[in-house]
Formats: sequence, structure tokens, C-alpha cells
Amino acid sequence: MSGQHPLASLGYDDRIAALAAAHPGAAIARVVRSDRGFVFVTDGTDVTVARPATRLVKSADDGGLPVVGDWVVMGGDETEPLVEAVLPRVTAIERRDPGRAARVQVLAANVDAVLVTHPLGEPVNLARIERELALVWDSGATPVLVLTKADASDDPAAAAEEAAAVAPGVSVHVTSAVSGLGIDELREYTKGGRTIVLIGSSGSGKSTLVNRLAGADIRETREVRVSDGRGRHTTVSRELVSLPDGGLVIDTPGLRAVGMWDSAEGLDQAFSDIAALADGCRFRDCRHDGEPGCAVEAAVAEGRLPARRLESYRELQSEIGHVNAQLDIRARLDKKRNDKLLARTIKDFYKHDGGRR
Ligand SMILES: Nc1nc2c(ncn2[C@@H]2O[C@H](COP(=O)(O)OP(=O)(O)O)[C@@H](O)[C@H]2O)c(=O)[nH]1
Ligand SMILES: [Mg+2]
Ligand SMILES: [Zn+2]
Repeated sequence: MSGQHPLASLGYDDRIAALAAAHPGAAIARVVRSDRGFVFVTDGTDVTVARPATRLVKSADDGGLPVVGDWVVMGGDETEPLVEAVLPRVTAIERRDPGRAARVQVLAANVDAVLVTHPLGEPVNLARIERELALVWDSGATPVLVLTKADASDDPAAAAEEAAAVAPGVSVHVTSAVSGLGIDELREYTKGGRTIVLIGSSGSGKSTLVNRLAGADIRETREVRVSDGRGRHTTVSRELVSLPDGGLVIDTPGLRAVGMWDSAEGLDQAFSDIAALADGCRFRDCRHDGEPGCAVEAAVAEGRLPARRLESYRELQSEIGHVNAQLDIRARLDKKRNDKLLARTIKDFYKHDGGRR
């Protein structure tokens, strides 16, 4: 591998090189933050503020605009740097917001592992963990559960056990930024120049963890002076941070709220225990809701599966169904509106054209 590549510290590897090969000779950069139409990119040395090229804005499908973690092809010139293209994403954390035109919202791209943080010192919110893990499984990245603030808990081990029970196939770590417990274990996930992202409720200790991993004060690590190419400078807080021993971590406030999503795949992975039990159901399409020969409900009856777990599964499943229904309605409305607009435009065209004749 090209170990001395100038972008290596940003996680540039053979995979990205192969994707970049479609743009021979172009400058490649990585997005450290994307904010209200401004894209902050770095080449490994400086951070520059750029705009997405008009062509990109026009051609970008839902979710196609650059987000933190993206690899992008740069263009324009020094006074007007432009992002010409976004390289295909290896992974993407996304959600759909049915309230806002059912758009796909990409929260972060090209992350290898997603660390879902939950604070100890308050009861572990199992339903929230289940929801977040399903979203992460959907992204293609590896979910990791991090129970923070162990120093604030009477019995961190018991809490970890409880959490692990709703996270099949997921590594669980217990950390404390106060004592330093478990922090080094997390470095495993950034080895080899990999990128991780932290998600979790506000106050769950994400930024503190980034600090700990970076081994430096947050201001030093995060704040960068940015030039807009016209000699104007501003200071921004970058969301993608390079760690001293290689690897990168993304900490974004935008990853606070985990909404709904529209794929059932992540749900089945997050509830792989239920999926495995369902293999024993008499009916292939069993909904585990009163059907005869249901192996899942049998497991609940025999105490092998907590009833709460099945309830959670059902709740998220119906939520996904609801999101999909919303998306369908929205798509039909949009089409209707477009059709109307098109009809009016054509009518206007002929009216004016007719007037001239
Ligand atoms: N006791 C304790 N407090 C912590 C720990 N980690 C973070 N905190 C505190 O929790 C609060 C929220 O942390 P912060 O990192 O800003 O959370 P974020 O909103 O997820 O980024 C801050 O007051 C931190 O000092 C920890 O391991 N133990
Ligand atoms: Mg924070
Ligand atoms: Zn069943």
C-alpha cells in the first residue's frame, strides 16, 4: 500500500484510491464538516471551505450532497474552491424524515464502526439501545456499544450484562473518562487508519471520549482556522478528528436524535435472537402474534426470551411500516404536484405561443 500518501492520515487506502481512479489527476479531499451549504474539506494539512459545484447540487439525488466523512473530488480554483463530485460511499449512516418530504438524510459517511454511547449512572434505556443498533446495522458499519460514566454507577458490570442481552453480536465496552477505564480498548476500532463515529444522546459523554482518544484538549483538537480563498478567515469546529496514533473519529451533534428508518434489514440484525427463533415458527411469514406454532411466543412463554424484547421488536417493526406508508403517500403527492405543475407549464406555454400567432 502507498504508506506515504499525503492523504494516508485521513484514512485514504487502496479502496479509496480505486474509487478516485475514475477521476484521474483530480485533487481528492475528505470532508471534516458540512454545514448549510458550506463544505469544509482537508487534504491532510489545511482545512478549506468550499461550495458544492452547481452540477453536483443539481444532479445529487436525495442524500447525494457531501457530508462529514465523505471523500470528494475538488475543482474550481483558489478563490472559489468547489466540490465537483462525491466518491461512492462505502458505508453511510442515514435516516429518513417523513415529516420533511421523506428525504434521505445522510448523517456521516465512510465509517468503519459506530460507537453507540449510553451513560451509566441512570437506568440503561434498553429500548433506545435496540433502536440505535438497528439503525447502525443498516448502515453497513459495525455497531459497538459503549457504556460511559462507569464511575457514576453502583454496579457497572450488572448494567453491562443487561445491555449486552439486547445487543446480540455487538461488543460492549464500559468506560469512564474520569478513571480512564476502557478507553484503550476503544483504540482497537481506529487501528489501521479506520474511522469511527460516536452516536448517542446529548450528554452521554461523546465529546469527552473524543478528547480522551485524542489525548488533548477539545479546543486544540477541534478548532481550525479556515480560509475561504478570498483572504477571509473564520474558525470552525471540525467534526472529523485525526487521532495521534492514526485513525479518525467523528463526533457530530447532528447524530443526537435517532429517528426512524425504512429498512427492515437492520431490525433483523439487531434482533438476531428473534430472527433465529423465528426459523422454528410453523409459518414462514409468522408475525409472532397469536399464530399457531409460533416458536418466538413459545420462547417468551418459557422464559427464554424477555417479553419486553418481543414488544420492542413489534414496536420498531410497526414504526418501519408506518414510515414506509408515509413515504408512499409523500411520493404520490409529489408526483401529483409535479404533474399539475407540468400541466400548468404546458398550458401557459401554449397560451403565450398562441398569443404570438
Ligand atoms: N462522571 C463522569 N462524567 C462524565 C464522563 N464523561 C463525560 N462526563 C460528563 O458528562 C457531561 C457531558 O459530556 P459530553 O462529552 O459533553 O457529552 P456529549 O453531549 O455526548 O458530547 C460533561 O459534563 C462531562 O464532563 C465520565 O466518564 N464520568
Ligand atoms: Mg458533544
Ligand atoms: Zn412466530
